[in-house]
Amino acid sequence: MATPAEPPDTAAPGFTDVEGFADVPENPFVGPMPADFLWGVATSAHQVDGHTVGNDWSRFEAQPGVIAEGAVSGPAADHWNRLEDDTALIRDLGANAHRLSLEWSRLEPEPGRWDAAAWEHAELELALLEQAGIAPMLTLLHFTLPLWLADRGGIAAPEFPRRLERFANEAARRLAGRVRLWCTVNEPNVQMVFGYVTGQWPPCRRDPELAARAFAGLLKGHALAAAAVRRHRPDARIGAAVHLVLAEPLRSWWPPDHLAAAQVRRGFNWPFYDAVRDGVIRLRLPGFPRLEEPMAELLGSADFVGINYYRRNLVAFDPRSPGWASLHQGPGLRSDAGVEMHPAGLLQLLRQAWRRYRLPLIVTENGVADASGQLRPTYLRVHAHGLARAVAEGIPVQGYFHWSLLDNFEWTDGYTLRFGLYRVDFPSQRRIATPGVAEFRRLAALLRDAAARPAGLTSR
Ligand code: IFM
Repeated sequence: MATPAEPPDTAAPGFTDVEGFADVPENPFVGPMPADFLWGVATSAHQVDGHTVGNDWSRFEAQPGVIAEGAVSGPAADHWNRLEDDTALIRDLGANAHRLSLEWSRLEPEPGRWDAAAWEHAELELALLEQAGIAPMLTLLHFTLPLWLADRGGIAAPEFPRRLERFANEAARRLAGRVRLWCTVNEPNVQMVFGYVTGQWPPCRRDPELAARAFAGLLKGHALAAAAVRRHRPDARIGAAVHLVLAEPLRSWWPPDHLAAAQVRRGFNWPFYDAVRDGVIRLRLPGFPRLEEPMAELLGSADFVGINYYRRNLVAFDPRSPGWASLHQGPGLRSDAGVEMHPAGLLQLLRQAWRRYRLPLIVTENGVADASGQLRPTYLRVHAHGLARAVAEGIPVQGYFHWSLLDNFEWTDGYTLRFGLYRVDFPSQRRIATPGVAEFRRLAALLRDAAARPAGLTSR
């Protein structure tokens, strides 16, 4: 069980002051908030469950030197065996929602064979959330692929979209009674870039042709999976979670840097949802094959835009880098991952996404690697302020999921980065509340007040 934390220290100055984000009031909800605003935490199965052994990541991790400090995911946060206790932690946070993922390799360990016990486990987790009054958002694909699918070409394989559709169909057939909010794929842009451009993640390829196929495969998989879910739950609310970077020119006086920053936005941030908006899979990036493939099923496949926001990057024109752009950190406060925290960027991206797509927005992830636990309270408060400002501008932001409930397996960074509101003491697995817990709870209460506030009234 959790151990209580010190009261939050919300005074942690150092955020770059753009649009007043270094001076956010104690109550960041400056106006009325939507009554049904989702205020939750996010996790993914491979990162917290423990002992997921049949996927591409578990095989990759076993290779020497690929994960920081030689770690493997192993028992992770042992969430698989702690469903009751972890659900109680979510409830105690004052959260009304939880984004979690299905681990495909456990549920379909061989093509077409569904593992009854694994599905029962998923149902149990959802039943516990329901009893606790917490709405689930269920992600179908959060990076990890069953080995049998990885070995047939993974997300770049021609059969991938249909495979994801079948998996979605089975998930919705069994679980849609308990789940209205669905996320088809997590960070398709990251999975494509790390898997097929930089080659740091499985399948460790650097192949523009395959990268383009992977991108198209994820989009087609999303569209087919969304339709499958909707067949079982016509009132489902479905989206994908895209990683958005606030890309700005490194040298404001140097036009090529402006072009490079625009290239990052065009090539990384927007292609997924542009395709959903247009019903055409398009890729136009230097060094990559051009794609122009209509797919009618993409149209109307998303009810919201899922935004994972962590960072600003300053971009320099650099013909030696993929996409001719190299990424740099700005002058602001940095997380343990060396990433500049730039809360104003959340508001800017919410504005941009709303202008571009005119769809409701949900912040499906936002969080900070912070082993000290001291940055997180302020980080939460200033990002909550971004949500409130967006809502005040009339942008339909409908929810926020903090990454993450627990410290977890952070991909190639292993266990060196701590994103948890609850610190996990490895290997005892004890959950220890960081100062972020009290702040998350305080914000949950303020949000409830702001949701009850009549339109036109602002907080002081
Ligand atoms: O842990 C990851 C998550 O799996 C995807 N989004 C970013 C998080 C933090 O790096």
